[in-house]
Amino acid sequence: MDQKGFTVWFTGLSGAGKTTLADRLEPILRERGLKVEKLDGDVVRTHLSKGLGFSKEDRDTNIRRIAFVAQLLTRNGVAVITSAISPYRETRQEAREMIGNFVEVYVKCSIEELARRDVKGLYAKALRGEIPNFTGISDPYEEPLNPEIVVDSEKETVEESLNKIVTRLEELGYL
Ligand code: GGZ
Repeated sequence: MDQKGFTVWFTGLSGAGKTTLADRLEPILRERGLKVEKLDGDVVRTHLSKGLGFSKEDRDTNIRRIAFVAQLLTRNGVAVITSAISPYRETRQEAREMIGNFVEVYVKCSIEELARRDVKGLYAKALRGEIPNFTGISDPYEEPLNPEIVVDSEKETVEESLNKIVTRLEELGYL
């Protein structure tokens, strides 16, 4: 039987662990014989969405572009993994409707923990008011209400989160 395509759509704040999980999920899906494409938030912004900023309008454009590409790949049997913040509920809903086989994974982490980790120093800057429209500090993040999966990077190890994701993908009949 032909491979059934689907999109694993990670959403969550900067530094919550979306890219880490996406990078780790990719080989797991490959080992199961799937064709996989990853559309990483940072990489998308240097190519597909080069020049876009962080206003609501630009973020929505970014998400719609990612969703458009994910849709093309998904309908051709690819397992797609995306990892943009995608802060707006309504725009994620648009992506869901566009793509169809959509698995939303909310990577949850508190602002306190993110500010403590602050790998890139962005939270410190944002808290000093040096980054306008910084998600979670001076720009909104609308939590998913009914995601297929919630992982908590504050309480779970990466392995535990990956196990949760794989188990859910099996339950949903994608693996
Ligand atoms: C949020 C920002 C901002 C602002 C720069 N707000 O941890 P990072 O650094 O590497 O990932 C973040 C990335 C967010 O881009 P996305 O394409 O995922 O966002 S969206 O889905 O909303 O379009 C962060 C960096 O860009 N960054 N300025 N103001 N994150």
